[in-house]
Amino acid sequence: MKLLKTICVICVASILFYSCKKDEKKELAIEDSATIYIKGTMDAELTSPPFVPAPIGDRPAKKLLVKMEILEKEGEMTDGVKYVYWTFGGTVPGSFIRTRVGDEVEFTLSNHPDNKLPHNIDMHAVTGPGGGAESSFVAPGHEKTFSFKALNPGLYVYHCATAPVGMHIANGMYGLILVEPAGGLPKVDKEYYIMQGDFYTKGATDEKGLQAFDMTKAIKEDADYVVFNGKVGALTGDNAITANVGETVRLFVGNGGPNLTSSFHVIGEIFDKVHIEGGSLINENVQTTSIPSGGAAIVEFKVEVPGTFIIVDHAIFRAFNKGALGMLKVSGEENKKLYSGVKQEGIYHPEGGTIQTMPDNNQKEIVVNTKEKPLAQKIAHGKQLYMTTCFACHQAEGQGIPNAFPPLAKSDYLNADVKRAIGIILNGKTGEITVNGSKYNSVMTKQTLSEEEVADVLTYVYNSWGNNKTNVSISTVKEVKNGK
Ligand code: HEC
Ligand SMILES: [Cu+2]
Repeated sequence: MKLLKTICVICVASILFYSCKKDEKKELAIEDSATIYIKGTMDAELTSPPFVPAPIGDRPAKKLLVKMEILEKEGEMTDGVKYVYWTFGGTVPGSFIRTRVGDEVEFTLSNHPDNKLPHNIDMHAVTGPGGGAESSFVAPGHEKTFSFKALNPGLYVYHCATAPVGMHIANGMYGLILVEPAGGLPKVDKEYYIMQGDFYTKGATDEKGLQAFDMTKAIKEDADYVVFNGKVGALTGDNAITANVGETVRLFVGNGGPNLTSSFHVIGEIFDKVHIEGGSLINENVQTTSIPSGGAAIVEFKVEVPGTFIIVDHAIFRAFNKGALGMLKVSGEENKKLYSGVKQEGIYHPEGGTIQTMPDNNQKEIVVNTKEKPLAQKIAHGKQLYMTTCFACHQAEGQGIPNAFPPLAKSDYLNADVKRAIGIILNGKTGEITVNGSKYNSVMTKQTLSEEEVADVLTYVYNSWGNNKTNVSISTVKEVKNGK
C-alpha cells in the first residue's frame, strides 16, 4: 500500500513537472523570437503568383523592408468575362512575402491615386491589433508604414480588412506571407504559390461582359467562380506549373475565401508531407487537405512519373464547372514499375463552366420594362443596386464614414434637392459640401447606372433611414440628364 502511494505521488509529481516544463518551453520559444538580434536592413523580394521569393536559408534576422502597392484594376475572370479586381501588388492573390522568425518587418502600404477606395492590411502573421489593419488604413493617394516582429513560424494569409470586409476580400484582396523558422525550411527542387478564392458576379457564370460584384450572391455563398490564382485557367495549359521526374515539389497553398473551404487535392499524387493549416504539425501520406477560408497549408511531394497532374478543389463541381482546376506538368522518363497503366489523353479535360440544363418548354419571354414600376418594386430593385454600388462608401444603413463618406440617412443635403442628388449620381461630385453640419471634401465617382436604375436607387434611399420619402421618376432623371 505504501509502495502504491509512493508511486502515485511520483506519477503526479512527474506529470506536473512535465506539463510545467512544456509550458516553459512554449513560452521560451515565443520569447526567443522576440529577442532575436537584428543584423542589418534589406529590401524584401516580392513575387507574383505562382512564384515565390528565394528561400531564406540560414540568413540572420534583419529589418526587412516590404513595400506593397494597392491597385484596383480590370482583369479577365475567364474568356470574355471582365472583372474589376482590387489587388495587393497588381495580382490576385497579392505578392508573396517571405520572411523569417525574428525579422523586424517594416511594411509600407501605398494606395494608388487612381484607386477609388480606402484599404488596409490584416496579416495573420502579425501579433498586434487588427494584424496591422488599425495602423495601415490608407486613402487613395496616400501611404502608411508600420512595423512588426515576426514571432511565429508558419504560412499565413493576409487580406484587406476595410468595411465592407467581405467585399474587399471577394474582389481579390488577399495573399500569403511565409515566416520561415530559424535555419530555414528543408531544401526542395521546386516551390510554387497557389491561392484559392470564390467570386460572385451580377451575371450568371460565364455571362460575357464586365461583371460587377454581387453582394446578394456573396451573402448566400452562391459562388459563380471558384478559382486558383484569381481567374479561370491561371494554372492550366501554358500557365501550368512544372517539375521534372525525381524532383521534390513544395506548394504554398492559401485560401482567401471569402466563403468556401477548399478540399485541396492533386489528382494522381499523394502529399508526402502536409504542414497542416500552415503551422508546425506535419501530417504524412495525405490525399486531400482541408484549407479553411483565411487559412493555408504547405504540401510537399516527390514526383516519380511524368504526366499532367490536375490540381483541384475536390468539391468537384467547383473544379469542372466553376474554375478550380490547375495543372502540374511533370516531364521525364517513364517508370513502368511505378505506373504502367494505359495512358489515356484527355480524360480530365475541363468541362468548362457551361451549366447544362434540361430543355424547358415553358420558357417565358423576358420583357424589358422602361415604364414606371410600382413604388414597392422600385424600392426593392433600388435596394439591390444600393447594396452593390453605393454601400461600400455610404454604408449599409446610409450612415456614411466620418471625414470620408457623407451620410445618406437623414441627410439635410439629400432631402433639400432631388435634382441635385440625381445630378450627383449621374455626374459624380467633388468639392466641399456640408451634410448635417459636417464638412466633406472628397470625390464621389460617376456611377454607371441607367436612368431607371438612378430612379430606383434614389427612391430606395429617399424611402429609407428617416428621409423624406420622395418617389424619383424616370422622367425627372431624364430632365436632369438633359440639363433641365
Ligand atoms: C466610391 C465611394 C462612393 C460611392 C460608390 C458612392 N458615393 Fe455618394 N458620395 C461619395 C462622396 C465622397 C461624396 C461627397 C463628395 C464631395 O465631397 O463633394 C458623396 C456624396 C453623395 C451625395 C450627396 C451628399 C449626401 O450625403 O447627401 C449623395 C446623395 C450620394 N453621394 C449618393 C450616392 C448613391 C445613391 C450612390 C450609389 C448609386 C453613391 N452615392 C455611391 C462617395 C461615394
Ligand atoms: Cu480593400
